Amino acid sequence: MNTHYRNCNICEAMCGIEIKHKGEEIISIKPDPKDPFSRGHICPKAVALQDFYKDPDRIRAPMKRTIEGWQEISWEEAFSEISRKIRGIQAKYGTDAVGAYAGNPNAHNLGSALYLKQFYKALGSKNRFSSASADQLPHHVASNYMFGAGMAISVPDIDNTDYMLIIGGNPVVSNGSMMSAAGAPGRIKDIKKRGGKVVVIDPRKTETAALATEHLFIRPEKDALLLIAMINTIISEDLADLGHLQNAVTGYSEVIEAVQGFTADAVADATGISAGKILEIARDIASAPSAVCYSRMGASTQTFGGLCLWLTNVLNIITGNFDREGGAMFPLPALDLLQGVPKGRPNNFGRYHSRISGLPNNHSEFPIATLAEEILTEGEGQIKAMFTIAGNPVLSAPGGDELTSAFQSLEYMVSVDIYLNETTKHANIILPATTGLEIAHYDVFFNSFAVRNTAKFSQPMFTKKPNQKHDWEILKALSNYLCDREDDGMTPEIMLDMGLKTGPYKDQGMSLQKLLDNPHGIDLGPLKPCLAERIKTADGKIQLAPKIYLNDLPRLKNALNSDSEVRKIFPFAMIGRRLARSHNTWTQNSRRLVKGKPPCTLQLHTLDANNLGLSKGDKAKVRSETGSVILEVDINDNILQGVVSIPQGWGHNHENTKMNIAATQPGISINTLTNSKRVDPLTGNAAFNGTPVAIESV
Ligand SMILES: Nc1nc2c(c(=O)[nH]1)N[C@H]1C(S)=C(S)[C@@H](COP(=O)(O)OP(=O)(O)OC[C@H]3O[C@@H](n4cnc5c(=O)[nH]c(N)nc54)[C@H](O)[C@@H]3O)O[C@H]1N2
Ligand SMILES: Nc1nc2c(c(=O)[nH]1)N[C@H]1C(S)=C(S)[C@@H](COP(=O)(O)OP(=O)(O)OC[C@H]3O[C@@H](n4cnc5c(=O)[nH]c(N)nc54)[C@H](O)[C@@H]3O)O[C@H]1N2
Ligand code: SF4
Ligand SMILES: [Mo]
Repeated sequence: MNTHYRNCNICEAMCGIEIKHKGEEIISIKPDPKDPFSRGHICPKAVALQDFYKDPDRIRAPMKRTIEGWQEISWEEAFSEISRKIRGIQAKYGTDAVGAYAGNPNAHNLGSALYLKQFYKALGSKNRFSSASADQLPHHVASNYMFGAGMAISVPDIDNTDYMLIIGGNPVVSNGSMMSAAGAPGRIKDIKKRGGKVVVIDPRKTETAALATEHLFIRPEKDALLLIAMINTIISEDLADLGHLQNAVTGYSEVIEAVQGFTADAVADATGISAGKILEIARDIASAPSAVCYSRMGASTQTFGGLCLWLTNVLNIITGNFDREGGAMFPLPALDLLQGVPKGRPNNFGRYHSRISGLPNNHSEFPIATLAEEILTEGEGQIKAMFTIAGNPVLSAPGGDELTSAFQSLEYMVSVDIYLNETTKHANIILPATTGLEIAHYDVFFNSFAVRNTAKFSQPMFTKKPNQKHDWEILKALSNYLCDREDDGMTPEIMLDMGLKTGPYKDQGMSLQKLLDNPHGIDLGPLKPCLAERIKTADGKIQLAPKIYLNDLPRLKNALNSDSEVRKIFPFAMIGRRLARSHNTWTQNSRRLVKGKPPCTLQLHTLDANNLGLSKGDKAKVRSETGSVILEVDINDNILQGVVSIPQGWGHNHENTKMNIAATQPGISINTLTNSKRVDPLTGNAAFNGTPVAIESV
C-alpha cells in the first residue's frame, strides 16, 4: 500500500488530501490533518477525484468530428490541422476573427495557469474571454482602481476577526471564494466561539446563514444601497476612523460627498432591511475591535457588481479595518503574482470596447456576456472561429443557449477539454487533457486569495498514459504550431521553481525542492500587514474615490425607486445556488456525487407557492425574457418572498454529448433563463442575480 499526499484542485479551498492506493487501485481518499492550510478538512468532491480519473466517458485521445461521427486522430494530425485552419481564417478575416474562452478549471491547474498567456500571445487575437466575467470581475476592477493592480485582492482575516459581515457569499458550501478558506464552516464557528459575530446578508437563508449569529434577508441587487447607507451612517455619526490608514488614503472627502442622501431611512424600503437594523450593523462594524465586510458572488454577479465591490473596500478602509489583523488583508504568496508589477502602471481597463455592445475590456479580455453576439453579428471584426479551453459556456454563460447557435455558425472550433459536452460537441477537434490525479499541482492563483499563507506542491499521483497530454503540453504545442517554432524545453515545474526562488520567501530558501521535501505543505504564517509593499498605485496611496464609481452613483439613486416595468410581466427575481456535491457544470459525471434526490429544484417561499397554487412535488414553469424551463418545486421559508432560486451548473440532457452519469440527473440549465444583455454596465460582468422571471404551475 502506498500513500500519496496532494491538494484537491477542484475548488478554491486547496484542501490537503491523503490517498491510500495499491498501484492503480485507490483504497481511500481522506483529509490530510497535517496540511497546514486545510487542517483535516475536505468535502465529498475530493473523494470523487478517483471517479474523474477512471471515468469511462472521459476523452483520452484527440477526436475529430466527421460526417460519420467522432473519429480518433493522432496529436500530430490534430495540431497540424488546427494550425492550418486557424492561420487560414486569420489570414482571410484578420487575427481577431479567432476567439478564445478559458473556463474555471484553468485557474485550478498549474500548467494552464502558466501557459495560457503563451497561447494567447501565439494566437494574437483581442477576442479573449473567460469565466472571470461571469464571476469576480468586479473584484479585480475595484483592486485595479483602488490599489493599482487587479490581482491585489484583499481577503478577510477570518481566523482573527471579531465581526464578519458576509454579503452574497455562501462559504459553508463554496468553502470560500476570493477567500480560499478550507474548512470554512469551522472557521465561521470559531468567530462565534471567540465571542465575535457573523452577520449574513442574503435573499436566501443559506447554509452559512444557519451558522451565523444573524441573517438578514435582502432584496436581490440592493446590496450597493445597503453598503452606501452603512458608510453614510458611519460618516454622519462620526464613527469613521481610518486609524493607521490616515496617511495611506486619498479621496476621502469625495466619498463623504458621494454618500450624501443615501441614509438608512432612504434605502430601507428598497433593500427590505429596516433602517434600525442598518444603523445597528453600521455601528457594530465601526465599534468592533476588528471587523471585516466580505462580499462575493451575490454582490458581484449583479447589475451593481462594480459599486458593491468598491463600497465593500470603502467600508473596510474607513473603519480602519484594512491591512490589519482581523480586517481585510493582502496575502503574501510564495509565488507572487504581484511581483514585478511596477507602481503606477497605466490602468488598461476599458482601453478597448467590444464591437457590438461596447462593453469594456479588462486585463485583455472582453466580458463573456458579449461572446454570442460577437459570433452571430456579421460585419468587420466578427468572430469566425473559437477555442474553448476547459470551459462549458453553453451551460455557464448568461443566456448560454445562444451559444449553441453561435458555436454552430462558426467556421471552425477547437475545444481543450476532458468531456464531450454541451459546448465541446460543437468543436471540429477536441484535444483531451489529463486531470486531477494525473497532474502536478501548485495553486498559482488561490494562494493569492487565501486566508493564511502556505505553500504546497503535489506531484502527479498517476503517470499519464503515453498518448495523453497535460493541458500545458497542449497549450504549448498549439503555440508552437501556430508560431512554427521548436519546443523550448521549459516546463511548469521549472517556471514554478524560478518563481519560488525569486519570490517573497526566497530568503527562507523557498524552492520546488523545498516543497518536494515537505509533501504536506509549508506553513508561512497568518496574514500580516503589508500594504506599503503590496500597493501599486502611482502615489502609493489607496484611491478611495475613483471617478468611474462616482459616475455610476446616479444609477444607484434610481434603484431607490420602485422596480422597472419588466417586473410587471416577470414578477419574481431569480437567483442561483451552489450545491455541496457539485462544482459548476463538470463534476456531475461522478455517480457518488449525483446519487439521491434530484437537486435541481425551484426553491420558492411558502406564501408564493400558495398564491400560485403550487404544493410539494409539483412542477412549475419558469419563464424569463429569454426562455423557459420546467422543474420541481421546493417550498420553504428559507427564501425571501418574491425571490426564487435554481442551482447553477446543471442541464446535462443534450443530444450528442457523452456524460452518461450526468444525464441520469440532468436537471435544467439556469442559464436558459438568464439574459446576456443583463450586465453590470460598469464592469461588463454578467448579472445573473435578480433575473426577472414569471412562475406558473403546470
Ligand atoms: N447562472 C449562473 N451561471 C454561472 C454561475 C452562477 O452562479 N450562476 N457561476 C459562474 C461561475 S462563478 C463560474 S466560475 C463559471 C464556470 O464556467 P465554466 O468554466 O465555463 O464552467 P465549468 O463547469 O467550470 O467548465 C469546466 C469545463 O472544463 C472541463 N474540464 C474539467 N477539468 C478539466 C481539466 O483539468 N482540463 C481541461 N482541459 N478541461 C477540464 C469540463 O469538462 C468543462 O467542460 O460559471 C458561471 N456561471
Ligand atoms: N460546492 C461548490 N463549491 C464551489 C462551487 C460549486 O459549484 N460548488 N463553485 C466555485 C466557484 S467557481 C465560485 S465562484 C465560488 C462562489 O462562492 P460563493 O459566492 O460563496 O457561492 P454562491 O453559492 O454563488 O453564493 C452566492 C450567494 O449569494 C446569494 N445571492 C444571490 N443574489 C444575491 C443578491 O442580490 N444579494 C445578496 N446579498 N446575495 C445574493 C445567494 O443566495 C448565495 O447564497 O464557489 C466555488 N465553490
Ligand atoms: S472543498 Fe474544494 S478543494 Fe476541498 S475537497 Fe472539496 S472540492 Fe476539494
Ligand atoms: Mo467561479
